[in-house]
Amino acid sequence: MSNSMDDVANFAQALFIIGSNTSEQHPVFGTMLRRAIRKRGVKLIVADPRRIDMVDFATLHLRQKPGTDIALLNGLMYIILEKGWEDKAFIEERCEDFETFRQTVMQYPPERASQITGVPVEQLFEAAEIMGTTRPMAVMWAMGITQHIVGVRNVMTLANLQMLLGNMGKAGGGVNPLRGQNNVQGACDMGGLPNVFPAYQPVTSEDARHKFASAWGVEKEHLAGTIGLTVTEMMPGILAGKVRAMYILGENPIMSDPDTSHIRHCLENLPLMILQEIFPSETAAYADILLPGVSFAEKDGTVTNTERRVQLVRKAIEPLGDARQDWWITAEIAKRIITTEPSATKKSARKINPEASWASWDYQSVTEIMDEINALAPSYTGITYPRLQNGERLQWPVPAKDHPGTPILHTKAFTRGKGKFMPIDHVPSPELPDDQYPFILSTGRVLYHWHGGEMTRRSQGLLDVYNNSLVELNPQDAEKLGINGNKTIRVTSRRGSIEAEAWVTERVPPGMVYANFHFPEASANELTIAELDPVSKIPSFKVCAVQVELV
Ligand SMILES: Nc1nc2c(c(=O)[nH]1)N[C@H]1C(S)=C(S)[C@@H](COP(=O)(O)OP(=O)(O)OC[C@H]3O[C@@H](n4cnc5c(=O)[nH]c(N)nc54)[C@H](O)[C@@H]3O)O[C@H]1N2
Ligand SMILES: Nc1nc2c(c(=O)[nH]1)N[C@H]1C(S)=C(S)[C@@H](COP(=O)(O)OP(=O)(O)OC[C@H]3O[C@@H](n4cnc5c(=O)[nH]c(N)nc54)[C@H](O)[C@@H]3O)O[C@H]1N2
Ligand SMILES: [Mo]
Repeated sequence: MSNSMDDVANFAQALFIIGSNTSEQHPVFGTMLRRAIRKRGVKLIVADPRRIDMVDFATLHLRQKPGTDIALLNGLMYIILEKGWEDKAFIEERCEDFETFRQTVMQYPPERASQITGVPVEQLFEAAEIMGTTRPMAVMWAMGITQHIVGVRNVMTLANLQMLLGNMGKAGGGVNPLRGQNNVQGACDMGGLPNVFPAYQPVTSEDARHKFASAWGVEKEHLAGTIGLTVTEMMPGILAGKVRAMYILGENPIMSDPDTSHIRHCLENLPLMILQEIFPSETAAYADILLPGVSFAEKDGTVTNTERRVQLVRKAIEPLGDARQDWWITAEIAKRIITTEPSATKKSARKINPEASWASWDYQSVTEIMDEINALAPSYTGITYPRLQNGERLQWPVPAKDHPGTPILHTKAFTRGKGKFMPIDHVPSPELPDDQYPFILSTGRVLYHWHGGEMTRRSQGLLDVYNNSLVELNPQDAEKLGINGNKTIRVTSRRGSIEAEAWVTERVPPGMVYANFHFPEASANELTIAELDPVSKIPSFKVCAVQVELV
């Protein structure tokens, strides 16, 4: 998030939630937003194909067809420009490349935007007026925006909107992607991506390679200067012979990757899989070695949340059974690789300089790992363990030990200097309904379960409330299918088929079904398509075509 949850809740005059089921998937922030609406009268616009619970609190619900967000947003920006509601001073002083962007937006008059998105023209005018006349407006989004082949383009279009309205760098405004897991932000910050070292220092930068090589006691040549594979590229990479071994920590691809039967085929062909888990997950069946990690309750450390705030995790109980700290297991593996590798292959022999600061992997505690982060990741320089233990609420960048942190980004300039307007056109989703597969399938989560369900399906309290997969189906479609007493339906795509109970509900419009991936016996990923965004390589989880029949 460019802004903080508190400042959105306290200072936004309008909220735009697009592709985020905030009350179910970010319930704490969702509650803060609902309170802001109730107490301060903040206006909320929800843009979502489904009638999610936040719609109960909305001034306006734009119900676009899945995968048409660019046309929707360009249509809104067309009206904003026609009415002269843009922030001319902000555009002039803080941004560049406005003209080519404007020309693209002018291709989306309201009638055309309405035709692509299915949103009535009057609603487009209503939304544009709220946005154009109520400032600051904060934009929130999540997977409804990113999990498309146009995920990156969708995000850029939202950045265009907030620059156009001058809502950047201000309390109560900003571009606010709601990060999913407790530490997905931290994992990216620490270099859990194929193209960067910690704190987004590019692996392709000679300086960065030199810096990390000397800290870790190896030659620069031993840190690959080429960009690696994303998760979604690794799986097909197995069949292409590019990937021969996988070390998976806390991920359950049999449940969470698109097109499960293809994933099974890939993992069956993988020569070696090491899985570090807290439960024998669905993926564990494919593991050659299962390493027992510890759960959140058994570990010390930090997580970095959606607003870039680093939070302490404190051990509540000692690890059960043979479980070991996740970082300890990784360090022990590294030590053994360091000591055995030189004799194994001469060509890649690594001469480790034991004098280098972090060469030994001999951490005694998590505070020592934090010391390394402070030394090597500039945005974390001042996020020290003592400060966190003192209760300081630090949001990166914190470039010095006495720096107070950065609750709002881009207040004076953008990271690249001027904000660059991008000309972006609508691109249809790769698989749309046809005669044989007439429904759009959208997938995601429910309040009561967590992804593959390895943890939540072990909680009796949650199963008491939600114990089998429900597929949302519109009443009109239910009637056409002849659903009355028996509600079991079969949903089939070009890749697979599931049987599940229909939840007949107005939450989805006619022609659309919505399924989750919490239960192995009816996982949406048996159906999904592994088409990827060309830049981020995220799968198109939110749109594919299916047929639906009564069982
Ligand atoms: N209870 C619970 N909470 C969770 C999780 C969980 O598993 N369970 N997972 C966490 C994780 S890792 C993540 S990433 C987040 C995800 O949080 P969300 O992204 O909020 O969750 P999703 O269920 O993927 O729902 C995305 C929303 O996008 C809408 N949508 C679908 N297609 C489109 C489209 O084309 N355009 C637009 N604008 N919207 C669309 C859907 O109707 C839905 O409301 O949740 C986090 N929180
Ligand atoms: N169809 C469809 N598929 C999707 C999505 C969608 O919207 N639709 N969303 C995608 C998104 S946004 C996400 S984030 C992924 C999530 O996909 P995954 O990350 O694969 O899902 P999780 O169930 O969160 O898997 C985490 C695993 O980690 C284990 N675990 C928990 N805590 C620890 C720990 O401390 N240490 C160790 N070693 N293991 C631990 C759990 O037992 C669990 O099996 O799913 C993606 N897949
Ligand atoms: Mo996620």
